[in-house]
Amino acid sequence: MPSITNHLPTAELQALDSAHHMHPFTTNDELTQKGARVITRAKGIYLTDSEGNEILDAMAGLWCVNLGYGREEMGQVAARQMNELPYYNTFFQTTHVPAIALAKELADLAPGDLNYVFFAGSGSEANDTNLRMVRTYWAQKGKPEKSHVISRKNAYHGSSVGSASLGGMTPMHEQGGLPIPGIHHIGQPDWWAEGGDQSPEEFGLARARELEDKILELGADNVAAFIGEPIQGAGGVVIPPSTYWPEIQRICDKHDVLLIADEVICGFGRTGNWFGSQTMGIKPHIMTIAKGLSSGYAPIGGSIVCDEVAEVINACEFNHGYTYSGHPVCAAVALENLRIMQEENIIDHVQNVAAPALQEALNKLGEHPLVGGVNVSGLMASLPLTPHKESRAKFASDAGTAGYLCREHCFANNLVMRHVGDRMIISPPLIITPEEIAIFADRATRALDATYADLKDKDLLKAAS
Ligand code: PXG
Repeated sequence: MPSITNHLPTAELQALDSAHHMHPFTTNDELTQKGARVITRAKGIYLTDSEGNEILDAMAGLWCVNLGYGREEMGQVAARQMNELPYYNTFFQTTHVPAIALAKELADLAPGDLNYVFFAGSGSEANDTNLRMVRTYWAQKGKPEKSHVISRKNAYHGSSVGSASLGGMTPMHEQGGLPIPGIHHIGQPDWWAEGGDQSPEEFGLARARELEDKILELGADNVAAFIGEPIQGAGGVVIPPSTYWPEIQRICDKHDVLLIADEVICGFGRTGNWFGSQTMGIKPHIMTIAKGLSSGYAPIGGSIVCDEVAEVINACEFNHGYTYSGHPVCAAVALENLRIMQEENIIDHVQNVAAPALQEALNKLGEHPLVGGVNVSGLMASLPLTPHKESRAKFASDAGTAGYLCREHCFANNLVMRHVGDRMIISPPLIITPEEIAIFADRATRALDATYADLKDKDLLKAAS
């Protein structure tokens, strides 16, 4: 069998991969024709593939490797914890030091009265926890009918049955009979794609008021919670207009609807603050966390819960939990991640060094004829591609055709920049330096030039009518 450092030739690995490995969100038969790119190691912001290419990872893996790759302290902590206590559960009246220490650290970092943590293995699991927790909260308060949850179209909250139902991705709902009952989706605050002639501010208010309309339609006594990502990630880095979140907060407060902020991507520095809720000025009752909690070095997620909700839940037996809730190795790795983030002032680096450099680089990329705008908050950004800058026109070709071509040209230029439809997405490790951002911008420019030429050749630079 191949070992990790001395592996088989690429083609043999690809053949084995297609023979036995089913990839997520992939048409595996198409991938078999092409062969998956085999990533063998990584350091800092660079990945190395089995052919020895060095690829700049402007996606931080899947929005998670915030500290960058190859931090040896993380491995050392994991090894130490594995030797001391590799596993024990937190069910049945037991606990362990890593779970205690991490819960305390998160309570200290989280704003306001978000003082309790329920651990999970991932963001999906944490959102399933949230769904059951908010319903249980209202049932415990004598209002079991206050159980409906409102979310947004094009939201991403995970892939489990509960979390994918909370999400608003149509292609996901089409598979497996989702969403489950009691979950409703209102419009997303995507001014760039859906704002038409309205100003961003007007559009933000209008989209927020869809929440009030939906609450009134269902009856406030039937609505448990609203869930939203402070900035939608997988939906295409949708940064809401400034009017949106204050109005959502007002509506939730007015109708006694719990607010769940899904911080799986926005949390832990991505937007230049510890949490996206701080960037957006909101006060959620529950925050979903995962990804950047451990910089992706170990699978761990959770829900940070406010005093009021925790006190009600803690008074009953909440019949919920995962074998790996608060897993000691993952918790120790997460703690080390948070220690390094604080020791190295990563939030300060994002706010004062990396984000301004990225903004400047993206402003230049925004001048490219193919780029219709620049959406950026901290180190989370999207560049919508368009055949016609002035009108924010969509392409006449199927959505995603131009984005996919651009992603391929990024790969050819040793750059990972993901596409969502025809938007290019940027979410690099938070430790990225201005010099590295310049290298990113150089590769991105070459990829955009090649995409433009390609679209022209293929006669695909046409706007949808
Ligand atoms: N909430 C948000 C906001 C997410 O972005 C999850 C929950 C689910 O987390 P887990 O750990 O269960 O995956 C996510 C995950 C993409 C992509 O292509 C994004 C995610 C996952 C996979 C792919 O952008 N986000």
